[in-house]
Formats: sequence, structure tokens, C-alpha cells
Amino acid sequence: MDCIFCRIINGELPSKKIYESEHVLAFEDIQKAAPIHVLIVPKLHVESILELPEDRPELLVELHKAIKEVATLTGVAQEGFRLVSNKGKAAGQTVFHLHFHILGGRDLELTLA
Ligand code: IU
Repeated sequence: MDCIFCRIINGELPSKKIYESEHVLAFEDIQKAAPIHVLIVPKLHVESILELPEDRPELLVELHKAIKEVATLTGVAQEGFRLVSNKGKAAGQTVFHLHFHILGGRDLELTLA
């Protein structure tokens, strides 16, 4: 499997792990765009949110739990954070394994694009 996030999940490549559950891993982004920049990924390889199987609702539940855990563990739950998932090249997706960015730790620009 030639997917960089699958290799991180498998432990073939190192990462700074923030949180892990049965189906989800959260690790620090290698090129932080904010003081807190964590990626939350399902261990199942799917390209984007559109490919997340509808018959696996536990994956969405675990992703939601991971978002809450990471926000709390990193201290941005109170002050606020941005949650982003890019789908497709036009949106800026560069790694084609579903991931959610959690960004915080500073005031973020009031922009969506
Ligand atoms: P994007 O939404 O697909 O553009 O986000 C991909 C992110 O993955 C981006 O912020 C990279 O810095 C990050 N990343 C990483 O953390 N480790 C890696 O080995 C690679 C990319 I390649």
C-alpha cells in the first residue's frame, strides 16, 4: 500500500501520536500551520469523507470522539479551533487518505478559502 498515512498507522513511519483508539489515529502534522495542528485519520484507508462506508457508523462515532479528545488534550477545546477536511485536489487535498485537521493555539484568520 503506497499511502503515507497507512504507513504511519502501521508504524512503518514515525509520528508524534496524540491519541489512538481502535479505528482512529491522531498525530501531529509534520508541517504545522498553527501551534496546534493535529491530523485525525481513520485506520481504514478511504480517500475522503465521501468514501467512508455508510455501513460502518462506528467509524464516524470514533472520529467524533477523537476530535473531542484531541481538542481537550491539546487545550484548544475552550479557546476554539478549526476543523478542516479537504476533499480533492481543487480543495487542496495532498494526501489521499481521509483526515481531519485540527488547528488552533492562535487566532486564525476569518477565512474559509
Ligand atoms: P491535505 O489536507 O491533504 O493537504 O493535508 C495533508 C497534510 O498532511 C499536510 O498538512 C501535511 O503537512 C501533512 N503530512 C504529514 O503530517 N506527514 C507526512 O508525512 C505528509 C504530510 I507527505
